[in-house]
Amino acid sequence: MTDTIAAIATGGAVTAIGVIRVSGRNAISAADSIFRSKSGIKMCETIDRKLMYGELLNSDGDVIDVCLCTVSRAPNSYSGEDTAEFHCHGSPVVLTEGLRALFKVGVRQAEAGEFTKRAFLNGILDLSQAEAVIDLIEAETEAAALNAAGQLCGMLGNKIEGIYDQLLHISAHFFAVIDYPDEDIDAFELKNYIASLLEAEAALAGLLDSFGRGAILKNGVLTAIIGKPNVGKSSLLNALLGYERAIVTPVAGTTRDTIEEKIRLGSILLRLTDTAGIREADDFVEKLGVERARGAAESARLVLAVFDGSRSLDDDDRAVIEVASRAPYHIAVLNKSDLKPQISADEIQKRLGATYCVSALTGEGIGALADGVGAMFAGKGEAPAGEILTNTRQADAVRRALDSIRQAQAALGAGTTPDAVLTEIESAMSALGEITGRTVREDITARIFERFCVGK
Ligand SMILES: Nc1nc2c(ncn2[C@@H]2O[C@H](COP(=O)(O)OP(=O)(O)OP(=O)(O)O)[C@@H](O)[C@H]2O)c(=O)[nH]1
Ligand SMILES: [Mg+2]
Repeated sequence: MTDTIAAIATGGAVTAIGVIRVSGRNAISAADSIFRSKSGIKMCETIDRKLMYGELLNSDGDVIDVCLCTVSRAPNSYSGEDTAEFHCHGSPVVLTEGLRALFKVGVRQAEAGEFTKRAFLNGILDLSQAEAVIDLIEAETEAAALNAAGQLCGMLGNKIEGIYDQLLHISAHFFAVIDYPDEDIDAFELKNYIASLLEAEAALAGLLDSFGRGAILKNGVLTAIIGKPNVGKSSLLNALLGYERAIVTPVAGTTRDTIEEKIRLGSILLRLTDTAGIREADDFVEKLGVERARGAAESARLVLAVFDGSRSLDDDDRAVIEVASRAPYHIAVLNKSDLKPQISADEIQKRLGATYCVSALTGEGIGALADGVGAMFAGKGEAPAGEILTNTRQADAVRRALDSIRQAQAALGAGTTPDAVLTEIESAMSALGEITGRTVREDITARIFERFCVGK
């Protein structure tokens, strides 16, 4: 891949500074054709990563901005190719004109993720790091960003590589045994292999365990606020958000359709859905709303079941308890704590467990509720940031690798032929190789050659 690509790296909005990025064989000469430094020094004459001050030219050669330009030569750049970057004023017009000028000298528009794809193909980033780039950009909480940054620094890749290397060591020996049947595996070595497989199994099982938390880190917790009409569901949504997002009125049945918003509680992102009050409705539109409310509760991971604490529990509330109790996680919220309490908290607590008294009106108890929700999903003693799996593809590969390692252990334990063990170890390696993006066969061959061919 030698063609030269370019893109506006800072999106289409008006910003203080906007960046145009160029990568490929002609990146630096293309930069020289649209940029004139004030010092008269060409970009092809400058050292790497030095910012040069000068003029950006449009495709007619007119000055369209006064900006900074920097170049990095292969392989010491993000993509591993020659690259140039223009730090312009963040006007979409300026940036588009700069890009058009580059197209005129033979540069083409980069595809989505193409700079990072090139970094991977050029061996600058492994696949887990390349995937971390997009996770980092899309992170919605600090915890998600920390994990993605850790992966970008190679924490996940290194962990997988460590396991891969152990397996490679075992497989190389088994290959030798198959090729040279006279060379037996001695008991000491066999014990080491069993220990290595146990270690790999534990590490992979730990990674797989982190996936539940990782999915929450990346996607947030789908949360439905449910309750009978008028208990203060929309008021609770507003109190959690900190602004008047949903309409609140004393009229029962105010919320007709679901309302979705995101909030951050500590390290957790909640995808909140406010719903219509659940009750037996005659009105056709309200009925549809109630159906949606039930649907939201069914697909939610967390249900916040809201009750009016100033009234006694009735059958509509009991129907809400029933729906909430079926959710994987549920919290009871006894609202209107500013009024005289009437409700029997015991009955609710018995069915739903965690119960919080709040006033959506005054804000009392909202902080404690938020802390409680945060603690519910914060995770305890789990993998450090950077070693949490957030990606289904990676989790699937780890699962397959783990299965194969367990099969290999069983084969070793049963004293099966070396090729049966080898087949499983190879499958595990190929699954792990999918995470880092390496090619399995070639490097196994290389390592075997390295270890066994000298003098033999
Ligand atoms: N005193 C008091 N009133 C509240 C509180 N929370 C909500 N309310 C009042 O209760 C009424 C209903 O509030 P909403 O938030 O609209 O209730 P809802 O559950 O969303 O109602 P529907 O959308 O109709 O199902 C409004 O008059 C609110 O002002 C509270 O904590 N204390
Ligand atoms: Mg409402």
